[in-house]
Amino acid sequence: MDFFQKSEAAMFFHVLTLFPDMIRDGFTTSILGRAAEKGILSLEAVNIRDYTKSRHKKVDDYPYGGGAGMLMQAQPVYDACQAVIEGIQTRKKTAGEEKVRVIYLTPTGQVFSQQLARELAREEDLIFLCGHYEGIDERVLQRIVTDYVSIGDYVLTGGELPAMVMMDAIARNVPGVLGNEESAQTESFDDGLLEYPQYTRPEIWEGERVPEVLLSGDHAKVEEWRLEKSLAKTKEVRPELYESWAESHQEYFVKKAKKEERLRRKLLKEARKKAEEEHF
Ligand code: 6GU
Repeated sequence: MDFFQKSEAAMFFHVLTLFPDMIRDGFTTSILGRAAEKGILSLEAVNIRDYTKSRHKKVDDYPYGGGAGMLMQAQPVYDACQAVIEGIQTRKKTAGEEKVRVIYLTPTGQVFSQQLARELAREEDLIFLCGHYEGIDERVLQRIVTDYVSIGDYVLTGGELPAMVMMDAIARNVPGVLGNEESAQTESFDDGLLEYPQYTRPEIWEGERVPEVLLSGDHAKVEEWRLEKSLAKTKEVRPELYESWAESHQEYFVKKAKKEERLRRKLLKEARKKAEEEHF
């Protein structure tokens, strides 16, 4: 039984890996560790090597057809996964009717996103399979994997860091994991935009003032300013995200144009009045 396992948790993470300590250490020293202590999350890190049937505890071998590096063999991976699934069935007192998602971390997978994090947060159990060496025998992947996921377009030495990245992003969408429920909602990507800049005390630091509007107490004005900042930032660094936000929020631009037109007329009227007064 793993130190972090809690049978009443809202979400159970199971990680199949050759480096279980790496997963456990990462878990303890993060917000996830607190959620595990509170009993909201449960982590089981399973050492694939414990399931090898080879005499020398071997878990890898050369690729058929030649090529660089070693591959993880099917048998220990399959048996480790079966042991985890049996554990889930014992806990839930069921016998095979639930379809637990098995996520293989690989640079050839679909790219991880906030949308997938939210979707996976609704599962009760998730199994992460971390590959090492040059990969895993295709036959066991075909047999057990439901989702192939990458965390971005670069190559890492193994699936452990990606699994931790995914668990972090998923867990913060599980109710109770974050202290403040709101903070999971109002952050970057919630609405498909990057977050606006934030400021805290002091009001003046190294001669730089906090933007005036944030001190005004005018909530509507603050929200408007934040949205403007989010839009400008997103347009600058992630134009494709900006375009898709603009596409689905056309009414925002209509409202904004109307508001600007009203302001323009008001200023024009005031200028005319002033000119008349000066003329007579
Ligand atoms: Cl999921 N695994 C590895 N090894 N490298 C990656 C990755 C995953 N995602 C991006 N690079």
